[in-house]
Amino acid sequence: MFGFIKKSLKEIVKKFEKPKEDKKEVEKKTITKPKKTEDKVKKEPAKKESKPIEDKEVKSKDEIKEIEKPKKRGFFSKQISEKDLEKFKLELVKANVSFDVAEEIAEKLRDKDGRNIKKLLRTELLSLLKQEEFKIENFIKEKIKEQGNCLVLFFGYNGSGKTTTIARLGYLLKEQKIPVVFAAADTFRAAAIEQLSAHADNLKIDIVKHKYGGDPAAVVFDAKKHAEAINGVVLADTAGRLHSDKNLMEELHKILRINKPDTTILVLDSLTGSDILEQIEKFGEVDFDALILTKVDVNEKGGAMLSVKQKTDKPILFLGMGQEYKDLEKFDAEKIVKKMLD
Ligand SMILES: Nc1nc2c(ncn2[C@@H]2O[C@H](COP(=O)(O)OP(=O)(O)OP(=O)(O)O)[C@@H](O)[C@H]2O)c(=O)[nH]1
Ligand SMILES: [Mg+2]
Repeated sequence: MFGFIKKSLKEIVKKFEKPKEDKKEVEKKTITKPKKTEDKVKKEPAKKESKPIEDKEVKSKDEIKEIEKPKKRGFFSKQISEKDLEKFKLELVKANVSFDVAEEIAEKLRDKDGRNIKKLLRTELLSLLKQEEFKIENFIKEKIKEQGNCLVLFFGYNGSGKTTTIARLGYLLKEQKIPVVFAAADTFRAAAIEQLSAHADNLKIDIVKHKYGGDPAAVVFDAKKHAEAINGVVLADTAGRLHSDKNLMEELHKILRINKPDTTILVLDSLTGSDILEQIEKFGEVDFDALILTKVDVNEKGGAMLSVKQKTDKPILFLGMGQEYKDLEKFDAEKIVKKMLD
């Protein structure tokens, strides 16, 4: 997980951390070497004709030290060079960090002392990932208390992990004794209803479903009634793709208009490359409240998360970390930065 971004961050950190170890060597050399020179000078006064030695004889200890100081080599320079920054940016882009974000990170390193690079990177990554806390379980509990039910609507492109995420959140809420009902409002894709029904069976969670081709807004409406009856929450699945994006957005607008969800969650596949930003823009049309990123367990690049956080200030609630019900991890910026840097 995060192998690529970790590698690019590590490479630049290592480059500037190296002098720290070598610095001792340098100090050792500057102390011991002149001593040798002195010995040599003392031992060879007879060779009067030897000009360079005579020259050294008249020099003070400090001057000798100065002569013997190792020449400033590339990796001893403290400041991060333009070349380093360019290379670093490229590495970040390869790890799926958007160009804008790569530039933003590199900008924070410009003209800085390279020996502080890890600290600088940690601060920058944390500031990119920081977010307002949004505890969805508490939000749901509050809504149920206030109005007798709660409706959470999920959307995202096909294959992003909506159905799997709904099942996992259902599991988590049920563990906290919150009554849950699934709404099978993806009435478009073959087998979508069966997929959610199978999860409902496994988890012993109620499900409201209609026929394929039915009106998704009506499914959600019925599920909301059911939630009222059980004093619980609806987790509503939706289709990921219709005949066109326009149809999809129209359908989502209709579901929203009729059912007025309490909160909406956009599910994004973290493996999606730069398209992920485009998806945020597209679904911005239906104005989502929060995000869930899936397949983080198999995400070797790791950069998408940084780009997502820069693109939107909506909170990331959870990360999908596998295929089991328990594999839904709370988003934790500190933990992620640790995984990327340490
Ligand atoms: N490794 C891994 N696989 C995941 C994760 N989340 C979902 N998947 C897998 O991704 C695939 C698609 O997941 P779905 O939940 O069916 O996606 P969807 O968004 O409902 O797709 P549509 O119904 O076609 O719109 C499935 O094979 C899931 O098992 C995750 O966090 N990690
Ligand atoms: Mg689905």
